[in-house]
Amino acid sequence: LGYIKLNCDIFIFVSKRPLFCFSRRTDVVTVTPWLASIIWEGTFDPVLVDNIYKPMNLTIATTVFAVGKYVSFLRDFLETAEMHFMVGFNVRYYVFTDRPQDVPSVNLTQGRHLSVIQVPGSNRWQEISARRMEIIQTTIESQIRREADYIFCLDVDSKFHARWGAESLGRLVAVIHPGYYDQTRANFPYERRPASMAYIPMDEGDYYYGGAMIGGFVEDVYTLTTVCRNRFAVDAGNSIEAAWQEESHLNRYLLYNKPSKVLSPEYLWQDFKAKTKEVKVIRFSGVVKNYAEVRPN
Ligand code: UD2
Repeated sequence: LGYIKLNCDIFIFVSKRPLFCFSRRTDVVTVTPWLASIIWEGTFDPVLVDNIYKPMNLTIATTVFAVGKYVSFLRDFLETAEMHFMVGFNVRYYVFTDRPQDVPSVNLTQGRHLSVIQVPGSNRWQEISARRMEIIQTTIESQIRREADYIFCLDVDSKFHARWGAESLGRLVAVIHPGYYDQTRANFPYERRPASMAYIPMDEGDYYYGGAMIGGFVEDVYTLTTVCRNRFAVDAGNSIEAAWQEESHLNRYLLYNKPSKVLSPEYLWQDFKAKTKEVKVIRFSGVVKNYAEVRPN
């Protein structure tokens, strides 16, 4: 590996290995209008990415909520994460639950730790889902900012199936919702009532991002969760609940605070949905669940 110096500020790295900084994919869009990468299989070289990031000795915080019956999803989530998620990195799982005694014991590989943090249960699933922003914010304040460099906040009713690695790291990272990556803006289920703090006008919006993943530098996710939590509280004070709770507030935040990296739906698929030709690898997906069985109401 060497470099060519173009001027005082710009270095171009050159290698005998092909560097896939330019996408080999022509069937999907791989860059946003603000020049953030959209990560699909074939747009990065995993060996090169690992060679860059692994020597940095990074720690990745991973938050996951397992409140009420959702604790039953934890074993598969953790066991598959151990196989595929940030393998070779220091990972700190933070499991938030009202049932600490039901957290399964899972063998973790070296450099990986798990903390269980007790949170209250609730009779409303909307509240559990929405309260995540506040709890992530306060846990970043109390411990995560001292313990990790990056953070991913993930849905528990999910499994990993293939590599989710350092190609996903960035300052502020969002994932395109699998239900809307092939839709136009008019079909995105943004919050459309101007009275809500999550409001997005019909002629605005880049992508519809999934609430099942928020990622980035700990401090950038801290700002995001602080803003979304506060907006949620303003809405609650006005007796408004956004259409898709914290997912709506996330979408509003990301419209005006653009993610520096966008993950394709390979990083958030849904098991009930047949794989489409653009999706070469399903890396992480939401399992099929019986809402009536697992939710409190
Ligand atoms: C969508 C989003 C989810 C969230 C939600 C907002 C995707 C794929 N999913 O999923 O991220 O934005 O809409 O309403 O983008 N939870 C519990 N106990 C409960 C209920 C929820 O622990 O009783 C936690 C758990 O970590 C779960 C998460 O909250 O994974 C999201 O709840 P959900 O999976 O029921 O929401 P869902 O599937 O409608």
